Amino acid sequence: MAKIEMDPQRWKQEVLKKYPSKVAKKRDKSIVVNDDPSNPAPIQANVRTIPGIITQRGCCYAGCKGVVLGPTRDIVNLVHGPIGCSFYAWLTRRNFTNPDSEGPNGDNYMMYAFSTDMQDSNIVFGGELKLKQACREAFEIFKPKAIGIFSTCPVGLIGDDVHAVAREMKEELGINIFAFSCEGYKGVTQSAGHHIANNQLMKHVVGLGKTPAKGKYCINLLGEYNIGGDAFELERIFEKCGITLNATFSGNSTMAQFERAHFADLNVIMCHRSINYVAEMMEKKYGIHWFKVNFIGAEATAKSLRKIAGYFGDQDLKDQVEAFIIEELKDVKKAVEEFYPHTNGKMAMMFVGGSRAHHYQELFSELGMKTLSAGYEFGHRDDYEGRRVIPTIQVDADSRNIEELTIEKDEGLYRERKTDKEKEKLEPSLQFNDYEGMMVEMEKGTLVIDDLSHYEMEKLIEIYHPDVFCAGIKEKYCVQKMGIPLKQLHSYDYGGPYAGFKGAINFYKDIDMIVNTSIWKLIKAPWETEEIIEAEYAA
Ligand code: CFM
Repeated sequence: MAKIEMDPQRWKQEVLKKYPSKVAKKRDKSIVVNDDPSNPAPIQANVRTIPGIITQRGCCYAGCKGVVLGPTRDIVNLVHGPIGCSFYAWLTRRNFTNPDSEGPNGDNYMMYAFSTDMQDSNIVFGGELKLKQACREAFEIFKPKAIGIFSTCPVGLIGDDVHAVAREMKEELGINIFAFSCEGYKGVTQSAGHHIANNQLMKHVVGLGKTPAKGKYCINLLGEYNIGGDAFELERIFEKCGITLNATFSGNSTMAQFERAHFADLNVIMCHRSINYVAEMMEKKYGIHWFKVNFIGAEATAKSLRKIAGYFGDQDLKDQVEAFIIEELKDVKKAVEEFYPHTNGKMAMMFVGGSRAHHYQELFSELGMKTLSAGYEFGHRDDYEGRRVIPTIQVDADSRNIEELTIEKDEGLYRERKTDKEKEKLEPSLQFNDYEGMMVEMEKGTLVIDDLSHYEMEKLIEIYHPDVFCAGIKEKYCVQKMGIPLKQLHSYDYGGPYAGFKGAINFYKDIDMIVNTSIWKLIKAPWETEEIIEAEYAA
């Protein structure tokens, strides 16, 4: 790896020095040098961004409508709000779907942007009538199975009762209609929206189905959103292993999958942050156990498949999984041999929403690359330090605003999957109900930064010159103008899939190209070559 030019502890102090003292005090707690990865130091997370700081974060509505429900193709996702909220959420996340994956001519509304297009008069006189009209219109044109209504900021401010409208329209139109109080300002980030989406899915959808997907070893995959086709690769893998995918939350999904989710024998979680609430609630209500998996990275994929086979315990399944892994790893190994010499020793940094800043470190380490610094936009302390810290997390007013559902055992639908004794035996290898977080897996001395500010990003680049910086579209061009390539880990730019075995190979190829091109070092931003006229305020 390139020489580390500044001790991370010193980097932190230099950065904090530039802030006003109050700001420095706050940011101090969100920037942690990972000195003892086996026992990570507490990091401040899931708190408000300091006003005036340029943050990477998004809003609650984005987490609810865009992230969790966005990839489900046969629900009309109707945005109640001004047109901008809808327009800017229109397919930019690159969550793919295949309308034919559950039979021909499946409904697919994902290429549409549904909005009530609120105007000034709706803000003044209320928007409920317009919302009802929009539901009727959507029903008339598309005859969908379901409509989800998503609240944007103004809806909460003027007090439209979206839930009452949903109930009335459900009655009138005879289809499942439910609403989300996911106003953009709720909570402190997208994360609030995930929780709200999880709650409403549990209340209004999960449990309605009458039959599970056909097949043995029936699982739900939670927290996989089919960005750039990731879910397609995972579907291929499960099929080859003989594992039945009953429902995905929510990549390449349908309403019917959510409705039948309670039948699965196991929930596996990819993205802990966005969907752990559903897993917890489904365990209490229906008896479905869950554990964490990671299908980003070839080794991680193999390990996750072995965990699933281990849960079911059948020798046939274990053999099939092993044979499949051996077969797939042949190509992976070939690819690693080809790319590793070009990538080994290079340095990456990654700042993405939740899980990805953790998961993608796997892929980089398969290429011999080190992650010097990483962080989440909206992860909670458990995503950094592991779920064991949950009891010590202080619940503040912003989190208390988000409903916590009281879930009870569903006497009719609850089914025991494993006895306590069986679970106990499997515990050491499967680690039920646990996520160890990102910091344990990062090297000693790495820099972990929550809610990275634009200024801190510039300082990371200026001091450490990473070979690749991973973030999103908001950061992309600023970083590239500094001469450092940026790989979007939200949308994957134009690439992907990166999950599973074939995805890993795609990623190696793309990263090899990115870190070995000299183009970013050859171009100069105009202000680096032209004379700059400086001005000062005259007091
Ligand atoms: Fe989970 Fe995601 Fe992520 Fe996320 Fe997101 Fe995303 Fe993300 Mo962008 S659900 S937390 S809210 S893995 S959209 S598919 S890439 S910030 S790291």
